[in-house]
Amino acid sequence: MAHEDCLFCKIVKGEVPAEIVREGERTLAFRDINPQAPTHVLIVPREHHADAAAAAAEGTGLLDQITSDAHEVALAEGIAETGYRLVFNTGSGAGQTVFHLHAHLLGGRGLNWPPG
Ligand code: IU
Repeated sequence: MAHEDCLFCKIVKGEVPAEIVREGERTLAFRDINPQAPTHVLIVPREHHADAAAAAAEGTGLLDQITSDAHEVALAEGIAETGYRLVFNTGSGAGQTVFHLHAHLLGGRGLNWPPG
């Protein structure tokens, strides 16, 4: 079920433009408008869930789907072999600003640990 005021629901419905890199049955992947690495793609489910914990609690199987879709995008972007980072910011204290589940796929440069 789409949420009226949710930006990512609007992108899924095609009401807000995005540079889409992969369209799956259950997910959509598009480039982040404020990229933090040469490859910075967001993988989002078509259905609305506030965050990864909510989707896991509902037993949606979406986290597996997002992880495998992210790997496909990484292969297509040429960053699978070098390595990439998948991040689910969960909660505002962790930097989540859009409350529609999404994974950040980051790669194409060296990534430090711990993250900031
Ligand atoms: P966060 O984990 O909720 O902070 O991630 C939200 C991301 O959505 C963030 O990296 C933004 O740059 C990105 N984004 C976007 O790609 N398109 C938009 O129109 C808006 C935010 I607003």
